[in-house]
Amino acid sequence: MSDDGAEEMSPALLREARRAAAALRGAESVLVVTHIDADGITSGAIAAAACRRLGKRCEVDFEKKITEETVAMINASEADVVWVCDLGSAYMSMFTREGIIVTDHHVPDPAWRSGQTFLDGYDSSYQMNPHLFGVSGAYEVCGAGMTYILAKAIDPANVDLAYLAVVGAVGDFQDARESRLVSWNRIILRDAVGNGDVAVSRGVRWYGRESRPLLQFLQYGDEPKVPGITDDREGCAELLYSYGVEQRGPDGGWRTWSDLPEGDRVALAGALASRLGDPADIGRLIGEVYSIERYEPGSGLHDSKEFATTLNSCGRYDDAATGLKICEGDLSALAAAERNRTEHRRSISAALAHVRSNHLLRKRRYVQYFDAGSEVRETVVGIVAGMVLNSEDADPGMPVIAFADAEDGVKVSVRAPKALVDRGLDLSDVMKEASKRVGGLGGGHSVAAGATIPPDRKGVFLDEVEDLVRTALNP
Ligand SMILES: [Mn+2]
Repeated sequence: MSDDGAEEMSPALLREARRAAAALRGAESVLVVTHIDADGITSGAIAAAACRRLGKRCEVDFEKKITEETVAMINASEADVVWVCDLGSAYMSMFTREGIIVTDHHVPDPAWRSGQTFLDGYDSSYQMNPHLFGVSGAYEVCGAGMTYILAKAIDPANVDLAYLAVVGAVGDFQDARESRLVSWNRIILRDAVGNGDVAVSRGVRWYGRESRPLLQFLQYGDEPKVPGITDDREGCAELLYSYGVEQRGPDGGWRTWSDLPEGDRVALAGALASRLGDPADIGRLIGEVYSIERYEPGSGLHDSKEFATTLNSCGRYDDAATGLKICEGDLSALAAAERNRTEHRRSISAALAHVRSNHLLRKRRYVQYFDAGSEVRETVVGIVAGMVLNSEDADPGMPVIAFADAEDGVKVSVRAPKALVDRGLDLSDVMKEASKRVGGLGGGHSVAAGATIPPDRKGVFLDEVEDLVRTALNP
């Protein structure tokens, strides 16, 4: 693996890690609280392994997000230390107990350790967050990476957990920006490679190198889109035919991208690159890929993206515990995860069919929306909104807003065409502002955002969103 001169880790961070490690050593029981996505699940697995190896009693609790109840639960927990992973930095000033460790990469709470909240009692709280050290939490290190840094400070033998931090980083798309892991992620990657757990190679970075039949691998490649290939079944079949690449192997089964001889992969990648033309797009298509060497090729856990996708689908189906078992090496959990994933796909296509066949999509002047009620799980409504936006039912020039019933109100997901974002629309701002106006809470990214609002405020909320979108597009 090439050395790209990635930075050292900050000495101040390592100092904080040593302080937190000492606190963990002095504890008898630890509660690990972590997020339900791939980064959160791998974080939980790293933290739990580090604690158990120290002989501590340790439980893992998964949370979709931090709510007031989660904060209350953490403050009231009888565990000597609560270790919050991949979450928590934004709530630092709300933790009022002793023995709080946060290893997170989300933007920290500005009130933390300001004059207002700095109390003597807080001496036993520890926060490890890259933003506090001038490092980006978006692509330089993830929650699992921060958790791993602490695990390694506890005991250098925990280097065998580094591969989980690589899976977490890939799960959070931290390698997307440069088509490879950089900075602190790269230091962690080096640990994982050095320990023999991860192999780095170069190739087409699309999802499904080992799990998708060749044709689907090409046809459903996420980003960048290749003209005549992406979403073009016939184009894919022609490409394979013209290079003499058989779709089925000698045993009659579908071949995957990784089944192909290296020469065929190089030739096909070259063909895809020449259709892209733009070097920036080629750089997004072809880059580093990471395999987890402790698992067999084709096992579903060998390719880091497929590993992360399996964990994400566990989380989406309220079964992060199964993902944790997989991270702990329990392969019987993989069959359960497989069922989760099948279920996930089925529920997305059922949800999409429900929206389309009932003509739920309504157009207004600046936005279009659908209300899925309780027919679509709130955990997948964002994915469905994105698919509706890309379908022929939608107006390609307007954002799609989706509503779904949730336990704590109405979940809102919104997706915008990139052209609108280029014109100045930022859905994160829109969701934040519109939800505030109706007594809800929202945020996210410029192209994809969400909110939770009170059930009786949908109409008013739509008016507010439309008003904000109109203003953003007509400054
Ligand atoms: Mn994360």
